[in-house]
Amino acid sequence: MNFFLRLTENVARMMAGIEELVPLIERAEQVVLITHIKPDGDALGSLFGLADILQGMGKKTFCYLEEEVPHLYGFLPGLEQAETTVEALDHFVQDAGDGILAIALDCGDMQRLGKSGPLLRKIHPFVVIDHHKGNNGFGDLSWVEAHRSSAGEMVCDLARALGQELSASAATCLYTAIVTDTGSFRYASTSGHTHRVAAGLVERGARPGLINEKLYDCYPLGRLRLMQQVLTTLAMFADEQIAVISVTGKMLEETGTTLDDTENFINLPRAVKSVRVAVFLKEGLDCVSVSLRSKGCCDVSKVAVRFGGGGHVQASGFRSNGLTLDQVRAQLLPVLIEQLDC
Ligand SMILES: [Mn+2]
Repeated sequence: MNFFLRLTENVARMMAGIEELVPLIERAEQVVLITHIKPDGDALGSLFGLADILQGMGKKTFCYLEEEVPHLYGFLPGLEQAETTVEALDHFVQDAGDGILAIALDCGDMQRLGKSGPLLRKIHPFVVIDHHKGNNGFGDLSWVEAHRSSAGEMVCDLARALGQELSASAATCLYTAIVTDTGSFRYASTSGHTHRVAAGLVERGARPGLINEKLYDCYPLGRLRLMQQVLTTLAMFADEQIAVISVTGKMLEETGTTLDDTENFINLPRAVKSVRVAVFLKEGLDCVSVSLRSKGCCDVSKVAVRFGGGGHVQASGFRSNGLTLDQVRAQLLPVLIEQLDC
């Protein structure tokens, strides 16, 4: 039995602190990095940021993504390393032997690892670095801090604990992770520490002006046309405290866009003064996916959990199979209204 297996047996399924992760990472020679399906800025930024740090320590990394990266994040350094086939993963694992380690970033539960999740979970030790409320620690060793702004912020602390200086590439990835998951430093999860970490990233070469331009000022015209159509669906409920918008497959077709182009649309209704919860219903091929965003103390993660999803107090979501947009909305509204009173 290899050293890691002995070690992880002793600490089987434990919630860990950063100090438990450091020796595991230091000893690993090959690291498989994974994140959640439908990867966002934090998922991708923390993954490629950590990959760069580990490469700087002389380790071989394998960055596994089940799906193609949304165009929006095409500027992230290191993205070209992404591997998408299970065969390539198998090769890497077989060549690695005993010195292997898997790290899942920003992933709140195993289902969100996607179709390859069960296969990936066969790699041991399997470490989880995450900030999702409700993450029950599905790894051999899980470092989960729900109060953190982003997985990217946690990776920055990990780099420091490992004694690693960040390259400009890693700093760019991690700054992107933090800026996207904090809604540009606006969400309540943004702490003094978040700002200090971000300042450190700027000093290491992250360029806020450039990153924000890539993220927020480089959209195709089709996205604006799509926004025009989506905003016509706006409906208000519960004394204008709940705002609901939706996108249909037909709208995407007419504007030549994809669901990736709807990123951040939900912030438009959320920005209305009276709104405490914004809902975005997205019609997919075989399901309706639902994003929930709240302001103040309304905990939308509790609502998402009721529908089999999850997330954070102010940003959560779930998917619903076999129902229409209207049916999902009808089921969701009473639950949301109940949550408003909590
Ligand atoms: Mn995140």
